[in-house]
Amino acid sequence: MAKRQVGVLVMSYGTPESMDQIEAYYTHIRRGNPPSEKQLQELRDRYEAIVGGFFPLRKNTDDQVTALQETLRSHYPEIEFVCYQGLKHASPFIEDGVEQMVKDGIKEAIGVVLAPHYSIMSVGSYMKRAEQKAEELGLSISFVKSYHLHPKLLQALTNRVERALKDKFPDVAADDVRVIFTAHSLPSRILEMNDPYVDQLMETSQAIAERLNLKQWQFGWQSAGQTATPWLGPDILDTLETIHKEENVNEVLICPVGFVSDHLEVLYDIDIECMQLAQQLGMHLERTESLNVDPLYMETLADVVHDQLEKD
Ligand code: FEC
Repeated sequence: MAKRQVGVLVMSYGTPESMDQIEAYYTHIRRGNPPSEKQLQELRDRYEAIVGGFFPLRKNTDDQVTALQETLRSHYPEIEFVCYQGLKHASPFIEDGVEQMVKDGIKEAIGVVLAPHYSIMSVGSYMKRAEQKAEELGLSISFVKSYHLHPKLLQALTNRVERALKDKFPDVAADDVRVIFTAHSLPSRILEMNDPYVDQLMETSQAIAERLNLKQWQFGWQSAGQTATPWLGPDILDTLETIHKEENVNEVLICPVGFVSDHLEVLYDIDIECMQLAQQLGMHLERTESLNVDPLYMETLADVVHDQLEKD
């Protein structure tokens, strides 16, 4: 008998493939409004600083999708899982992924986003686009909405904080390091929308802090957009300055719980921008390693995809 075949639409933010695609990418993020020359140059400069021949998020998403398919197949051999990529702002777009599944004869699909926390403005918008395309093409698809408290995800993140405290602050007592969990900021109007994003991020952070019995930890927002609307804050740059000046904190570990791989918002916004500020202030700042293809993260994704299948 043929194995049950399930298509998995693995959705991620997307990144350009070359420097000349940055303008089209940025225009897509801005819902079709081209950036000004100044905005475009600023983004080009940020990519110049992190891109060494390839765009990190491209490689990391490719690797995560490959590793997830292997994990699904080895953990659930009774089902033939086939993973497809669907990117929010670059090719192959979410709609392309859905279309490819249909072309390949997939009849049953699950969608999952490479971001553990749900917001209507993030994961919700990925789901909406996939759902619309699937409906148009008559494909049955359901979605994993969030997995921010999955025990294996928490274990992977906890291991990273624990290891960083030990290896990167060898001469400092763990209680003397301020651990700051961060995630991408969003326009603050989500607070009036009963959106679970903020609560889910606090729950992930709290769970890690409890597992390690952290005495000094807090949350910080990063990478807010340059728009006229207010964004969730305070921004991590302001937080670093405040804790240094008002609380005399000099040892800081940032753990970007809202992100699952190395990309611009981690490699530039934390590793370059935050590090420069820390240096100016005379603080010692470190960051935890990104999850990338950590087997515990891949198992988290495999579990939630499989659980979603059972629910249908
Ligand atoms: O490495 C890369 O090439 C891409 C890194 C990248 C990730 C990412 C994740 C999230 N974003 C989220 C929300 C917004 C909102 C706006 C916005 C704008 C940008 C710009 C770049 C960018 N984002 Fe992003 N985001 C990444 C990159 N993001 C580049 C444009 C320049 C700038 O503002 O810095 C504002 C849109 C607007 O102008 O209207 C909102 C959220 C996430 C985390 C969840 C997810 O991955 O989907 C939320 C990675």
